[in-house]
Amino acid sequence: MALLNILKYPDPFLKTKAAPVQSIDLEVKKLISDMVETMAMARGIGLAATQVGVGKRVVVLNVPVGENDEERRERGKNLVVLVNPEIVGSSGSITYDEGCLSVPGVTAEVERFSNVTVKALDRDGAPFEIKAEGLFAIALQHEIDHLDGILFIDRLSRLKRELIKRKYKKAMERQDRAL
Ligand code: GNR
Ligand code: NI
Repeated sequence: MALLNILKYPDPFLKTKAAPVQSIDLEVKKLISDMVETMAMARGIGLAATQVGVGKRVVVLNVPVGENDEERRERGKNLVVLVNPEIVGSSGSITYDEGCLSVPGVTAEVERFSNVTVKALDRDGAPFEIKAEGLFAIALQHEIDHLDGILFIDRLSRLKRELIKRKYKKAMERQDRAL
């Protein structure tokens, strides 16, 4: 197991489109377990391979769902690994205040589908399909966007994007000074 470095905006690699995984070999399996570890350490609800500098279509998710806080806190309970994920159905719309481990310190309201059906391969290469709604659906779309080189700030109006970029630059400068 190893922690991976999460690339931060404006790293140009975040704009690249990831290639489908041809075979889930040992290298891909190691990538998956390292991504799961990195996501947990970073306290993210999802992570795409693009964010750790790997151009492969691999996503891990751990969206807190459950009836109560105890269930929500159970680590790894909601872990989902998706290889070559594809949105095969979508409906409705939902707006949510999104953040991203690759754009730390800023959030913005993004409109997405409220319901999606995603097909993918699991870590053993078996195909599966999931129907998701709410935050789970949002996170799936956010992660698949990463694989296509798209950040949540790219989905904002130009005006909002420029405002967020300025906020982000300031937050980064503050962080640099604190180090
Ligand atoms: O941890 C994350 N939280 C989050 C909150 C709202 C919408 C999307 C996300 S994904 C983000 C982790 C991340 O950056 N994944 O790419
Ligand atoms: Ni992200």
